Amino acid sequence: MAEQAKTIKAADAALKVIEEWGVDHLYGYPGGSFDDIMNALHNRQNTMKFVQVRHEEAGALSAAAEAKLTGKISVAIGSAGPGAVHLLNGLYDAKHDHAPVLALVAQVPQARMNIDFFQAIDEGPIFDDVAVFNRTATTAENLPGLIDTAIRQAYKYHGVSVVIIPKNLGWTDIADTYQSNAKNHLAPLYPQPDPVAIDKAAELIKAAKSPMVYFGIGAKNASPELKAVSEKFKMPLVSSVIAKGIVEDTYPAYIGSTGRPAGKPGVELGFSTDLILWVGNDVPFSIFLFNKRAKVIQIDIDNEKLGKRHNVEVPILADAKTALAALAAKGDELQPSNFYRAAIANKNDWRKWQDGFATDKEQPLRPEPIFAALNKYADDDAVFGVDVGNVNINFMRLLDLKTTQKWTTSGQYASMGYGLPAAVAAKVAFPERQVFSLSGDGGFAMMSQELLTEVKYGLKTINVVFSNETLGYIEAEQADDTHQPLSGVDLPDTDWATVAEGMGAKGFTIRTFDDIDKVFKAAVAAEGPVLIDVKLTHDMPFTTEHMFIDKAWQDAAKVDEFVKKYQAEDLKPFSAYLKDAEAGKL
Ligand SMILES: Cc1ncc(C[n+]2csc(CCOP(=O)(O)OP(=O)(O)O)c2C)c(N)n1
Ligand SMILES: [Mg+2]
Repeated sequence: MAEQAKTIKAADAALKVIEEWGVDHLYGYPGGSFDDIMNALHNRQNTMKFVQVRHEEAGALSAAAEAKLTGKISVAIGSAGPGAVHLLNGLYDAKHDHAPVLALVAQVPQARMNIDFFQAIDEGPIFDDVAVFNRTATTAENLPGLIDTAIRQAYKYHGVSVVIIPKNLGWTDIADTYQSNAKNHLAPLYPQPDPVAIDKAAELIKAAKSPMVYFGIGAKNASPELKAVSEKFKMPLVSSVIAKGIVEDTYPAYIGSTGRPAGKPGVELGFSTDLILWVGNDVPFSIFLFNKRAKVIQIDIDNEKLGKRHNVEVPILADAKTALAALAAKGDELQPSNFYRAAIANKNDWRKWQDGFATDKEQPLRPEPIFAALNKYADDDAVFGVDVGNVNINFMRLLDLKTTQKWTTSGQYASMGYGLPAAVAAKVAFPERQVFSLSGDGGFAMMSQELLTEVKYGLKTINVVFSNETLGYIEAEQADDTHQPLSGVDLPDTDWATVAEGMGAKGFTIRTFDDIDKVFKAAVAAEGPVLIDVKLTHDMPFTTEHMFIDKAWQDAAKVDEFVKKYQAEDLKPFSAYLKDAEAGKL
């Protein structure tokens, strides 16, 4: 006698598919419209953890951060109407940084849709722009298949899939017969680089006077190959901001990143190079960062990216690792050029100059002594969730990242409030690793409620707030870009340590140089989540965008004024290093 098929509620079937993709937790917030999914979560509590965040935006940001840190699908849920709208900002972060995220969004029951019902909005259109896949379930039977398809699409298109679930569907019994093929999902294969293009690239590099590598996150698996190319052709390495960490900061020929958060040496190289080997990199600011006459060899796995941000001499459609390895195998090792030697000397002097402030006792404190403590107290496999603001500048320049550590920020979308949800995700995904969040006083306030999430789940994270009483990143723009009176940027002094204590975390305040070591020692040793409020100088970081450093072509009075303002007496322009190299002094 044929056995009768077992039945399952569609919401349970949906979670079963998600689980089959290796997901064992999701981030979100309940609502009446999501009772079906919350019920299914309760049913699966032994295998699927619900991380109750305190704002749906935080849940979506955590999912985005986790997907960026792990490369795997991560899931956020929000209830109908306001819950759905709150998700949106975090999903945009995932979209911009190409993170595979699945958002389950509740909808009122089908019978109440489209008749101006309580909390009912037309959810489809609001997710149209953010999602690579955005569908509303129409039958209970196809919900598991829809979830499966949504996850496949998120992986394939490196973005956000949204599945909107009218409440009545989740509660409906369906046959428990859906089979996901998640375990057989394969990573795509990429083409081998064209050998003719590799030969051409090698010739161009050899003929160049000042070639450099500019790599992005697409080179994340290619650290040894980047070094091999750099050593063979004596090309300094410069990265995009989010590609920091692919090559360790202490690697001699890694000069750092370029762009506003970068240090001076990387920025100067961009304007001095005549050939860029552009690897896995889609930085939108590229047009502002490089000598316009420089030739470009571009490596990317995505043909849409080839030539997107600049003109390309040699396009190479291949994975960074394979293409760089092919290039590194070409010809004999070159001798260090003047450009290469000057680049390294510039980096070393810049680091020496920065390090000079690490013991500075000025109050309120400069960032350098705090980052020196972070470098000292961070484990070799620590994870950093970095917010948006001056903390990006300080992190890029002052944190010596090891390839064994991880970090994430809101890269292309640059949403404030990212730091804390990213730290929550880091601790959930890597419970054994030490986790820091680093935020400004503006960014921290935006998602500060997530301290409650850390407390609720005992997520031991060290949350550092840099309190400079201003929206510093924007203050600097108003002062240096537009030369306008400061408008709307001032923030009140806030006792974040007391706020943290009120939320059940441990709170510390650092005011003086002598506080630093004591507080970090105690924070690292503490049991649960910790907040460190650093009372930071109001002075803005050294600007590389409006830099007056070279009297050879810049107004001498302006150079003097700039050097005095940033205590930059020990810094030399890149042209001086080039001259030293030409004179055989380097
Ligand atoms: C959600 C959001 N709103 C506004 C901005 C614009 N913005 C970028 S950085 C910044 C200031 C950040 O201030 P704070 O967190 O105090 O850091 P600081 O730069 O002072 O260190 C602002 C307002 C943004 N990026 N994201
Ligand atoms: Mg601030």
